[in-house]
Amino acid sequence: MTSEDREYIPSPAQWVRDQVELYERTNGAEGNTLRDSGLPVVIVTNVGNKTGAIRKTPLMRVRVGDTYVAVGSKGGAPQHPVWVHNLRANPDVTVRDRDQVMEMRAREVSDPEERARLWAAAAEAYPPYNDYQSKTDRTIPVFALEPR
Ligand code: F42
Repeated sequence: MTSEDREYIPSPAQWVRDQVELYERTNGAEGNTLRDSGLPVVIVTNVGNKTGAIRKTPLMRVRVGDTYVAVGSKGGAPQHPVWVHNLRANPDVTVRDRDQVMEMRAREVSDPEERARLWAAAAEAYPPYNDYQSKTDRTIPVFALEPR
């Protein structure tokens, strides 16, 4: 199935759906930061592991060289966000960073040294990630999104 054949199912969370809509409609000129924080956001397009549908997930923009880092924090919730399972099942994603759209592949980072390095970059870009990790017993998944 090509991506054109897939149905797009917007997020059930209104604020997330609205952010994706504004970001895409303005080609990244608006809706590119998290609420009032002013911190930049990217949109990660992924494929649902059960529906096979297109999902669009705004995440904080954490860039290390050519790699974008995706942090499955979900505000420190006890469960992983569903998109973590989507990336594990279907690692091919698209990253939109403002007006740039890039074909990338997601690799879950398990090496402790690499994870610590990417976590530090993520927490520098968005310091609440450290609070989210201390709020939950699960180890927050970290993915490196790399050019295909
Ligand atoms: N979330 C983060 O985890 N980290 C971030 O850095 C982050 C930043 C951020 C910035 C702006 C913004 O607007 C949102 C931000 N979020 C961030 C929230 C993020 O966009 C997600 O909304 C959040 O992580 C929750 O992810 P989720 O995948 O659990 O999304 C829920 C709301 C959702 O869409 N659920 C769907 C539903 O119907 O309940 C399921 C979607 C899905 O992918 N379904 C799968 C399928 O096959 O289609 C299968 C479902 C399954 O059970 O496996």
